[in-house]
Amino acid sequence: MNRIFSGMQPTRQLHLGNYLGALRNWVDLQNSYECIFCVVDLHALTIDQDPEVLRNNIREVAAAYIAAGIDPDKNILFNQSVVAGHAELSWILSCHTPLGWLNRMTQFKEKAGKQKDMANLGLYAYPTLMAADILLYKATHVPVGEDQKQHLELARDIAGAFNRRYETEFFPLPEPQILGEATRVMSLRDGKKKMSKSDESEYSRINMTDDADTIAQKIRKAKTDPEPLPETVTELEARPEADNLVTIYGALAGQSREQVLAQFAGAQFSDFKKSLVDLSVDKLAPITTRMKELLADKAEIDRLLKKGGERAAAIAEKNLNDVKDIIGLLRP
Ligand code: AQP
Repeated sequence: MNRIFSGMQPTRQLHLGNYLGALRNWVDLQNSYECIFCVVDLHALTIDQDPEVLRNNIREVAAAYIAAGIDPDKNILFNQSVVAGHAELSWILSCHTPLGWLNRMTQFKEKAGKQKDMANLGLYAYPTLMAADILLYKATHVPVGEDQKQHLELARDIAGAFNRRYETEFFPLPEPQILGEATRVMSLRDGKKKMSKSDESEYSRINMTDDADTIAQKIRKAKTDPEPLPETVTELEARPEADNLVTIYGALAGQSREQVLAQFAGAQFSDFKKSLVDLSVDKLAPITTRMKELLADKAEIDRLLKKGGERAAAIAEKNLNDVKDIIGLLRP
């Protein structure tokens, strides 16, 4: 059986990168796989959180999933912390993960910055918790943006090491699914930096909750160069900011970059940006409106998350018990 697990952190608002790199693909995949979509709130604790803001962000991410088209009845939709098995399996897997493997993780190096000794243990162990998230459900496929590829490879390595150690094929080796035209959406202020929730500049990203005026303002201010749009993708590749805007347009329009250039080659960026604003508002406004409607009834979101959590817990409990039996933890 093919099963998908994927998640997003409730750290600030979701942005266009989260949507195009992951969420939008989930919507298509829910028709072909058994899907488990998680709001990974334990991961969010790797940065300092205000409790009230965190609670709201968890609901907001759940609302974004549903507003984007995830069906909470057909799929399992829940928040990670309600299933204790994530933390439990994470501990078990961390005892099977050499430090050298974690030392290679580039995201930790980027996020910890120069003050590595001050970074918290959770940030360092983040990839082991992510491996536990996936393996707890014996997921076979994990749709993510390109930035998560290294963590996914580690999850495969951990699953393989566990299977070899206990001479079993218990864990499937999860396959990354890096799909679509926009696997790595870049910052609107710097075409060499990933669009990210934690970027200090609000103008670096389009949030899924931005209204039409804010989207227009951010796209108008997006960094570009003085040249018009080129004719070929090869010419585009030396111009990261231009490439990013063309990629975003293509992903929203369901077109390749070649198709976008066939339409806009020779156009000035001021004109292209107007079309990009119209397209972005057109695609995001219905999602934003639906999110607002959903968030007006917090009790209903909590009810959906509770129901999803119960369904997730049933699968998790069975798999975790099997893991305990395999490794010799007594369950009297
Ligand atoms: N810029 C991006 N382009 C394409 N995909 C992206 N994803 C994130 N940024 C981009 C994908 O979105 C999913 C959820 O990501 P996450 O919320 O778990 O954490 P992240 O990858 O660390 O995202 P951010 O925005 O960079 O958050 P911060 O700044 O808090 O670290 C994943 O599938 C990810 O690949």
